[in-house]
Amino acid sequence: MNELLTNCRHLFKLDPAKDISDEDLDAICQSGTDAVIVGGTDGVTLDGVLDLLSRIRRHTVPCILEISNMASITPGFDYYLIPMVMNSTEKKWMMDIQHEAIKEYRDSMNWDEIAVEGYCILNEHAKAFEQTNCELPGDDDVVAYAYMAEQIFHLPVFYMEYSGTYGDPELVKDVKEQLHQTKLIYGGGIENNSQAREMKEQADTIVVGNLIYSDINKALKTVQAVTDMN
Ligand code: 1GP
Repeated sequence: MNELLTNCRHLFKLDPAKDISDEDLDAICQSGTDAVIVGGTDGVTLDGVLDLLSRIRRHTVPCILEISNMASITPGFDYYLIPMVMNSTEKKWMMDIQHEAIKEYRDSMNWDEIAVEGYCILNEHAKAFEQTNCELPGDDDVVAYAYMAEQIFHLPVFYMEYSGTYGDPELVKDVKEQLHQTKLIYGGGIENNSQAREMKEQADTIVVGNLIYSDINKALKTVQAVTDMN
């Protein structure tokens, strides 16, 4: 997993609760993206996850499950991301769910395939923000969370999650300056190549989600837009 994270510039995130045609899914998998994440907030079921997994598996692109709930955990993915929501007001989302998962799955966990993400949810209208009872952090708070992710928790990933809205590139830059080992993933509201590039200039990796469903052609173009960058 570390090797993937080190070289990863672009990710697509597919939501198991949303429909996607075979044609669009094939285009996503063949786009040259570094990997495809399966993950969402509402309506994530094992059936939905398995359906996407089996269809992505027709291709060679690495396939990552971002774990949303215990019921939809399944073997068969190349890699697994475990979010810890740092700006949740409830310990449940930072510690307790993960604790439950470790108790249940510890014997079958291969840590070469797993990375824990320090998640910071920055769009107060996002479903995940509401579901995990987040508090909107100020800029200094976000920078401090990133610092904690690296220096206290030694997490491989800090994820600035603006899901559904475009974030603040200056803040992404400030966060990136805190991080030396921990990789910075940016996701949220990327709708065109210039936004993809603007965020990729700051973050190590960008994630494109909703655009897959609203404008597949624009979504596909974001891959080239960031892989052309030095
Ligand atoms: C969602 O960060 C990803 O988890 C991508 O966000 O869906 O807004 O592109 P969008």
